Parts: sequence; C-alpha cells; structure tokens
Amino acid sequence: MDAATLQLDYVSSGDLSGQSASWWDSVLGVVGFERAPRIDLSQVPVTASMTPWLGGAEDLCEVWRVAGGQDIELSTGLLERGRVHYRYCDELLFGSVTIEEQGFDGNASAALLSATMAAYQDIFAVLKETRHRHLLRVWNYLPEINREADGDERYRHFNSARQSAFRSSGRSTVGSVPAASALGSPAGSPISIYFLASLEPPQMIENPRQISAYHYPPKFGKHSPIFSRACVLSESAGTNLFVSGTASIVGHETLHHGDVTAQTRETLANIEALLGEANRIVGAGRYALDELKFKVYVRQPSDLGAIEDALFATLPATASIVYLQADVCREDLLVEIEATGDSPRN
Ligand code: 3EB
Repeated sequence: MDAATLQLDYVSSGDLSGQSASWWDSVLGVVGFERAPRIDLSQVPVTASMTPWLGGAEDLCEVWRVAGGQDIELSTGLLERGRVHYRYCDELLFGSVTIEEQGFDGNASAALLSATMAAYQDIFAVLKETRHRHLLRVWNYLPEINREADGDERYRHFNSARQSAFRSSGRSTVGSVPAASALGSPAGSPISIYFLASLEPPQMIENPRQISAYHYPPKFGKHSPIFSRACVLSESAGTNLFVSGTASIVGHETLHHGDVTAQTRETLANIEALLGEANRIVGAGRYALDELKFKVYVRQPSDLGAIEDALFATLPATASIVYLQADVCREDLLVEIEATGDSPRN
C-alpha cells in the first residue's frame, strides 16, 4: 500500500469552491483564519483560528490533505466525539474543537480552566479510540490571552489546565509532548484548538538556544507550557517537520523589548537553530529555511512592514508566508513565527 503524504496548502475560500470531489476526498481538514469558510461537504472538519489575516480582503484558508496514490483512504462521514470533529487515514488524523467558556460554571478563571480541560479530554478520547496516539502538532487560540482573570493572566490559567489534562490522561508532560502554538484571538471568540496526530511516534526536537518550555521557571507561570519546540514525522514523506510558535526568546528570557525588527531576526535565528537540530537528528541537509512555509503572528498590524523587511533580509521573495494578527502569549513579544517543512521520506 502507498504511504500517505501530508500536504499543506493555503487556498482562498473562493478557490475552495472550485475543487473537485476527488480533491475533497483527500482533505483531512480546513482552517479558516478570521472565520470558518462556508463549505457544504459534511465529511471534512472545518474550523477557524479567529485570528484576522493581514494579507487582503479575501478569506484565506489552510488546507491539510493527504496525497500519495490511489490507495489512500480517508474516513467518511463527519466524525464527532464530544466537541471534536475529525478525519483520518491510516497514518494521520486531523481534528478541531471549539468551545465557549460561557458554557462553564464558576468565576472567569474556573470557566477557562474547565473549558480547556474539556477540550483536551475530548481530544485525548478521540486519539484513544482511533489508534492515532501521538499528538504531533496543536494550535491553540484563546480569546484575550494576555487579559487578567482572578489574579493571573489567562494564558497562565490555560497552561495550568493544559498540563492538568495531559496528566490526568496519563500522558507525559516533558519530552514527548507535541509541537504547538498558543495565540490570542479577539474578545468574544470561542477557544479554538486544532491538531494533527499520527499512528507512528514523531521525533521531538528542542532548541539548543532555548530552555525547553516545559522546563520554564515558575516566574512564567506556576504550570509550564506543555510543548516541544518542533517535531519530525520521519516515517512520512511530504510535510513532516512541524516548528512550534517561535519567538524572540533565548534561554527563557524575552530579548529585544519594543524592537520588532530585532525580535523578528532573533526568531529566525531560533528557527535556524531548530532546523540545524532537525537535520542533525534525521540526517543532514533535509530542511532549509528558504523552503519552509511560515505563519507569522503580528501583535500590532502597524509592525507588519518592519517584520516583512526583517524577514526578506534573510528569506527569498518567493518564500511562503502568511501574516495573521494575534496577541502573543507574553506581553513583551511583538511577533511569533511558526513553520512547516517538507522532505522526502527520511
Ligand atoms: C515561547 O517560546 C513563546 O503555550 O503552546 C510558543 C509556542 C509559545 C507554543 C504554547 C507558547 C506555546 O514560550 C510562546
């Protein structure tokens, strides 16, 4: 049987409607940015990060699909468990969950904790059921991530709940934890989480320039954020490198307060360090900075020009870059960049 090859495309919502039925048969999931695209095909999970695209008027979508031969069969019908919508093939699973904090009892922080735990519990229940045990990559979007609730930042409450959900499902909270991003969405948005999981375990990658996030000291929150800096699914061809949200952090400290150009350069240096580690671990020279697909989260839209200038000082004009407006999970960070990489089977 052919192996599935994961493929990531950025497609306008207008172009989505022109796709053939056989193309849709290969789609694992669709992510809109500011809003979910209207799609009538009930078998595909469709979600949105709720973070506005800074690229223009048209809606852009992120499409995850599997190519690689006639034999690749995806699950059919819309699969739902708890609040998770998901679709899968033998090797890979895409899922999404949106959840409103307002539906949970207690004060503001208790509702956020309960909603986050419920979302992760539903995710882990899906993975248990489908055999795709290994979380590769998680995208977390939390309304008003930097706002204070009951004496602590909402991001820190989120970290407590995420860690607690990993623990209570018997999962490790260090080492083999997924690559992730955590960003802020506008007030009134639901919590939106989407993820990729796999049958085979990925290879986790840490950044030699940074302390692992799961080992951050308590001054960044009582419970550390649970994510790896990157991971590689080395058994699969196609999109198989997942770089977590990366920022201007060295060791565990934010560098270049108030200087978005320097923050962008430092962030690229971190991504290059991760690529070096990925190439060292899976075999030299597989991934190149020039060939990654980037998603750039910009706190202040007025910084967009400076960020672009800093990126194109290093990247070619043909680089794949999507810019989104989002609050970053430390108040002093002005930009965060995530990436994916492709390679033949390692
Ligand atoms: C950092 O390096 C920046 O909480 O899941 C980046 C990626 C960040 C993921 C998360 C947080 C997360 O600490 C913030």
